[in-house]
Amino acid sequence: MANPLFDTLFARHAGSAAPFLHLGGGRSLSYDAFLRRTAQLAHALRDAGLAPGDRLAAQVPKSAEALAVYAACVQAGIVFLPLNTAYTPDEVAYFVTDSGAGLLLCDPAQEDRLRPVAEGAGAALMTLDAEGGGSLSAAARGQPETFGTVPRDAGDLAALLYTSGTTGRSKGAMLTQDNLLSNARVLAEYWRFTDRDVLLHALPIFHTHGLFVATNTVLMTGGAMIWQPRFDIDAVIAALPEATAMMGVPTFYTRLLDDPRLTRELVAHMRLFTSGSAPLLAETHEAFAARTGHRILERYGMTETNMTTSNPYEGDRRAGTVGFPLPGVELRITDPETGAEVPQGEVGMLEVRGPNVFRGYWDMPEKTAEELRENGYFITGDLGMIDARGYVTIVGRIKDVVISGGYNIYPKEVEMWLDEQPGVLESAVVGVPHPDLGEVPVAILVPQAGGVPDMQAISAAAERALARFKRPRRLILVDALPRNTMGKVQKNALRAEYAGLFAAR
Ligand code: MLC
Ligand code: AMP
Repeated sequence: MANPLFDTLFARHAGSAAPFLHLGGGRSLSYDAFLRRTAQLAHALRDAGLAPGDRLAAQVPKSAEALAVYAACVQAGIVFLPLNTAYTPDEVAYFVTDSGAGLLLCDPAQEDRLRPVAEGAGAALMTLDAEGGGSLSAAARGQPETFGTVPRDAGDLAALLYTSGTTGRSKGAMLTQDNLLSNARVLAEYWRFTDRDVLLHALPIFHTHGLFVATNTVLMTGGAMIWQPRFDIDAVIAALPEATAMMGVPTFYTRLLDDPRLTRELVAHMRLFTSGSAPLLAETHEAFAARTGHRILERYGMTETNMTTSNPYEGDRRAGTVGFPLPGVELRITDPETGAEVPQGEVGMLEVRGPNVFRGYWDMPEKTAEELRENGYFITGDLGMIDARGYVTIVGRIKDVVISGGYNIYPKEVEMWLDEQPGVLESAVVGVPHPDLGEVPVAILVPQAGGVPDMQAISAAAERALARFKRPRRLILVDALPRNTMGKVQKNALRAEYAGLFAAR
């Protein structure tokens, strides 16, 4: 095959009048129309100077056109680098520079703020807005509606997705065509997707979950998606009777459960609800089953590995577990100190190997070597166990990360920033339970001797430096951080102390 990912996910739908995206207000886009637009965008990107292997960084609102940019990159052999729309220009600057992106695509509303970023990194700048307007669309208009697909090997890079690092520096996970394709094949079959499915898509498309797990699985089988710009409870409730499947983070399900309109009748047409990206509480799983008759299928994955485990489609979907390793994926549990496998039933580090596992971190051979073993196992940083029936349960994390509404926040990155603020001697950021988002970051600050940091000034500065979801929900001043005898900050003690800050409603 000339370009396995494009040919399998996209090209085979050429000429199909079947609906691909339902856009609301009775508007739909067929597969054929989507692919013709994709070809025009691929021409525009090539005209903009992007060659196969170049990176395109996109910080754009979710739209049909934004998804077509992903498809156009695959068709033109360009490496797609999607960015959270919440990132500030400072944050974007790092990704564009580190990846050496040839083009930064942004919302026209951000053009003035991001032009210096693109110029500083030597990247071209084009725009795309939520309605599909902007300079890229203008450049695509009138282009031919077919494009000679650029040949790629299964091992060639398709996407670069940045994940924050425990050292504070984000790492670009290099995902190959085969990483994405092998996972799409497995998930479509495991979750029984067909061309009759209509997936309610309310996730962002700058992360693995919304971009690959949801979209590629549907593309694999030729179904349709109800394409919503974000999770809006009214819009989701209105669309559920038209859908057959929905993929979400746990917050989707707690918000639905909080709404009296969620009833058995509302979801009678659905065949599948899946959850992932953060732990789904067993009580949420049970409450959803009691209210709707549907057992949410929980699965587990990561940016670096795509999806690795899933509860069964048929059979017992066990609350509080993430199910079995997917076909083709090997999973082992090791002693975090020695790396040796632990006896069955014991807790240890989850390690994953398979065609789904990424190729390494962009331009970071040492980091790659630390986390990706020579024998192909990736060290996830998640702690878990496998029970006698083979179900995997995640019990915690060794990596210091806070997962808020499905977004990862690395305390180190926020602490490094806080420590630079006037009047701050040192800081610790911990995740505390939150009824809506699962957990949220809270910062504990120690003032410099004789000084009192200006908390308002710090909050204001955070707005410029850190994406909203990373900003601590509270700044708390203390005299000293709790430390163990080795001098290490005891984050468990801080988490326990502030656990009740956002007590359940
Ligand atoms: C929004 N806010 C968040 C937030 N999302 N803060 C912390 N964590 C989040 N996840 C901010 C908003 O900017 C706003 O700030 C305030 O919180 C309340 O916003 P909201 O309107 O209630 O939020 P909403 O837009 O509804 O978003 C919440 C959400 C969304 C949970 C629906 O965050 C979401 O779609 N999350 C999905 C993330 C995801 O796709 N993860 C996949 C990663 S891939 P203010 O200042 O205005 O109050 C991966 C691999 C795998 O992990 O296994 O899948
Ligand atoms: P990311 O780096 O954004 O891809 O986030 C991946 C991390 O999300 C994993 O390492 C886990 O810690 C977490 N995660 C994903 N799915 C689940 C799940 N079902 N249960 C618990 N944690 C999960």
